[in-house]
Amino acid sequence: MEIKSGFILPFSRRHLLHTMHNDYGSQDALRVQTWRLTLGSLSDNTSAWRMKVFVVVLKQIQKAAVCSRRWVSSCARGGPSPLRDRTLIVGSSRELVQSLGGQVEVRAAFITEQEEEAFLRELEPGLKKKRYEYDHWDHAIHGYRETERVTWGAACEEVLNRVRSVAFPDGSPLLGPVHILDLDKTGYIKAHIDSVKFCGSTIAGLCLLSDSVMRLVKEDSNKEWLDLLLPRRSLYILRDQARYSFTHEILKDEESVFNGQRVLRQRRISVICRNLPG
Ligand SMILES: O=C(O)CCC(=O)C(=O)O
Repeated sequence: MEIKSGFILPFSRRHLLHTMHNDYGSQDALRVQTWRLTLGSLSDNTSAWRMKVFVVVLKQIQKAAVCSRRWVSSCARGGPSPLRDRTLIVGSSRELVQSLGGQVEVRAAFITEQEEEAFLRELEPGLKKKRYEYDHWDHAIHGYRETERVTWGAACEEVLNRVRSVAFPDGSPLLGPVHILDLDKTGYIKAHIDSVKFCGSTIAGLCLLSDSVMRLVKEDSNKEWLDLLLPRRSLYILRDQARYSFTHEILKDEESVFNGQRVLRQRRISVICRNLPG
């Protein structure tokens, strides 16, 4: 899918001025305009003074940008992560980001490094016995191996209970086995919608080993899309329309770009919980 234009949420300093000027409400745009005029009027002052003012202005813009994110459904939570303060969801329009807001979540740093290690200790021995599969041209997944698991050690079970409690409604019957998908560095998942026969309204996935980009595209209108930045150790949740009316895919390394920024894809393991069809 080619994306020609996108509604861009603040992601990095480089984008802030552009973003504020183009996408935020008129008050913010006016404020940026005022700051620009302020800078412009300092032509007869020293460059050190100009730099000082510029730094103050940048800080103000950052503060304003953070306040303007209220309609973003992503939330960064928990321990330190280099991706912690970045916006994790962008889309083709502000309206789409707002309307799907409650149905798409990315929780950065949902698990700790120690918890990630606990999963790897449990999963690696079984995964290593399998081969990555590459050559089925019609498969939705390329460069993967997979397994399922019903019983877990205490540390992983504790994390999975946390996933269940934030992702699924109380009492919602869950699919017993947890699905594990191991994508090689060159692996990717093509756009698809999970079968309604086997999976209910919610999909929740823990992301291990690598950052990645998940793309959601409206099934009947490919101009409507969301990109989710899934940092290593994050949890994503897709619910309802996001799960039924949008395809989802994990971008291959060469195409792994979020909001104009390259996201290096390494080998990635996802631990996916689903509920049963209602
Ligand atoms: O690996 C992932 O996180 C996505 C998995 C997926 O697309 C699916 O299970 O339908």
